[in-house]
Amino acid sequence: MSRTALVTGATAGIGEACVRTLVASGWRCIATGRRAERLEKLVAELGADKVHAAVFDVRDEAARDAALDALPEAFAGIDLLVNNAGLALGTAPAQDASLADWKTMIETNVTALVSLTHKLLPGLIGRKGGVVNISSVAANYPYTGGNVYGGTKAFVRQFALGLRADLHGTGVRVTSIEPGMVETEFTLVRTGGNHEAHERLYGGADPMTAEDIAETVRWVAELPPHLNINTLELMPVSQSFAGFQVARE
Ligand code: NDP
Ligand code: 8X3
Repeated sequence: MSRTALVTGATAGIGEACVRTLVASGWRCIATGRRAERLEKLVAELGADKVHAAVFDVRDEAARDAALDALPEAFAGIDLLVNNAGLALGTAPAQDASLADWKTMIETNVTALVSLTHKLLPGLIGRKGGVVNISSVAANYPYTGGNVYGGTKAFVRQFALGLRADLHGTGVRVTSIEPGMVETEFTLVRTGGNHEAHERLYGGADPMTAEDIAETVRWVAELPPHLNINTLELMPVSQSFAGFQVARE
């Protein structure tokens, strides 16, 4: 029997790759995002019986609920929630950062994720489903300019672990996936469309691809039902750790 996944942020990058990978593996997907034309393209390419486009801003609960209430029968029972939609805005140190950017990151990466998870939990429990949160290495390693973005991703990771504890005995699986550098539109969004910054970061680094992460999500979601991956941190081989900084007189 085909299962149904809801993937937030499926208009680009990791979310779009998750939809393609899950559909190729026999899942039906509800693909969400704000850019309707990109979702419609996915539906046209993969088939309306496999992908349903749900266009909404994850921060807009009324629009989200209207889209979910209008799900076609075949997509109405959700077995897997992939909490992927998210963004970083800016790389400035905290003292120079935009408060509006901080609020946008918190509203998108934290508040909307929590709200959607809360809405879908009863159904996920009923179906012994799963939740995969896309956190980040930024949750685990602070870096300059990562301030609120890293804070939101630490929340996303810890929320997954807290859900695990609360859902004890329900059969629902919860996983936090924490990727390092993945070449997507992430850096263009973070820098307000700076293609040079995108090239500087990913150029020559052989970064992970969105497909690498999507394949990991699929693997986690298709494990035998007695197995739960709690957290999983991934990096490209070219990325590792650096040291502390010391300010001197
Ligand atoms: P992209 O910018 O390529 O994709 C981001 C997706 O999130 C888009 O589909 C976008 O859709 C959606 N999104 C953003 N804001 C909203 C919103 N308000 N409402 C609805 N959808 C929204 O980036 P990635 O694929 O890289 O990012 C996906 C996730 O992976 C994010 O949570 C990110 O933090 C995380 N991540 C990324 C890493 C990387 O190096 N790329 C590493 C670690 C984690 P639309 O704009 O159409 O609404
Ligand atoms: C994205 C990875 O290192 O740019 O979450 O924060 S990083």
